[in-house]
Amino acid sequence: MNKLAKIYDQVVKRDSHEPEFLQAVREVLESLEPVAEKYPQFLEAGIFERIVEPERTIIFRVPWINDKGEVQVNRGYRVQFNSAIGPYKGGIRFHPSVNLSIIKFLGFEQIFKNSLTGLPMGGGKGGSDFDPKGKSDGEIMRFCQSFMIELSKHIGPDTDVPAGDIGVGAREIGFMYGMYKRLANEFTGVLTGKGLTYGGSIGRTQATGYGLCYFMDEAMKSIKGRSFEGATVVISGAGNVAIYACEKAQQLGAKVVAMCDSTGYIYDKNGIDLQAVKKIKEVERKRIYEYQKYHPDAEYKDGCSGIWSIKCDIALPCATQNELDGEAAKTLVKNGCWAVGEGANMPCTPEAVEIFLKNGLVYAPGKASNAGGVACSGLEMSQNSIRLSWTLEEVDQRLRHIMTDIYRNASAAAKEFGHENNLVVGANIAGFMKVANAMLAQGVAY
Ligand code: NDP
Ligand code: 2IT
Repeated sequence: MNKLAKIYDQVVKRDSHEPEFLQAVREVLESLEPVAEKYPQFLEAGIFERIVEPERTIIFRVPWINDKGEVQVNRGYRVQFNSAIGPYKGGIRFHPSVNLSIIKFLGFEQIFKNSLTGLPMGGGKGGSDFDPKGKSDGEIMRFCQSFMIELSKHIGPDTDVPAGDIGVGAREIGFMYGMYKRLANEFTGVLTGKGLTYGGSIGRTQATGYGLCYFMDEAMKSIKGRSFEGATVVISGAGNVAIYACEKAQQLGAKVVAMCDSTGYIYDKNGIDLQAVKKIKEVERKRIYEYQKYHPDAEYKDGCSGIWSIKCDIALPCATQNELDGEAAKTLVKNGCWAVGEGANMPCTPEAVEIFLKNGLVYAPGKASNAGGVACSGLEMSQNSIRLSWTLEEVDQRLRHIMTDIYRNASAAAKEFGHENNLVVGANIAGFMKVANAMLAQGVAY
């Protein structure tokens, strides 16, 4: 880092207590050094200083009442990071680990991801330290309603359009949408990931996982002349992204042998039975070790990090940030893994990424490879605006095109700046350019 190192130092001083945010900023600024060299106008206009500071950060109290009648208090967040190219757009995460650093890193990454989709969406993220595990439907509903009572003041179909993320799926979106509609007295596309009966887009549930596989298919064929066909795949997570990544990888001819949740992982050498996983995780909301009831031959081990010791060709981390570290990366490489595609946001530590790049793996950073979810959210916004619904074929075809284009644009940017096949550099530069030019055009006070 040269010119941008100073800007990073300022961020470190100001946000020293936000490690995940600093990690995300550092990677982006390092990638953008050649852009700063080539386009001095971005430095002169303070684009880099501005892009690392959210336009607005909202933190609020979320009081709710549990089934025992006791008052509970959680903390809610919405970070409206950048609206240069469209309304703020990004998910809401409910998980006990949520804090400002995590929401800021996610919101920051979202700026570049949304730009890469080619759709007019700015970047934002929200969430709460609320833990949905073990809560009744009634508790989830009351929490979501209280969360939305405050959030509704800050969002709108042309202002900020939240969606799901960890711990927020169709059930939570439904409860939040119901409360928004009541407060605003409007039926608008203010959230995406809605149910199909009230304005949701067909294909949104599958979009992140399917999109990841579409992206990897294109990247693996272009860079290595290889594909999912006949490959052994390990997928971390057993949530929305992991399940539909597994489904599409299987459809494309891969054998997925392992998945996990936050308690442990299952290894099924015969190939994962996805119907069983869906039943356990989507319907019953139980733990992944229940899989052994369906397949007693499968192995279960406590803890998630061990999943990366399973031999595979392709690894798809789809659970959470920093779940795959340098040691895990070394093990994967030693075992012959040749491609890693991030379904989660920032699941690989910087050490892991360095190992993948040094060893010539196809490595796809989340802001490019998991953009299918938000891309389909963008398609949901379009359908809501024109008050029409497209078919699954139409949505899926658009998704596939978008993911292929993201790969091609990231790959071209990497090549242009002398880092052929480095999709970290490519995605950061390709995502940045559109936002930076929009900020430049809109002047300093926008
Ligand atoms: P879900 O809540 O549906 O699933 C999350 C999965 O990851 C669960 O299996 C969960 O296990 C596991 N997990 C979560 N936190 C941890 C943790 N701290 N340690 C170990 N395992 C953990 O979330 P999604 O599938 O929607 O999200 C997964 C990742 O994908 C996140 O990084 C998210 O930001 C990213 N993403 C999601 C998109 C979407 O459209 N939903 C779009 C783009 C990216 P358990 O059930 O035990 O909690
Ligand atoms: O990280 C992400 O891109 C998401 N959680 C999806 C965001 C969205 O608005 O659909």
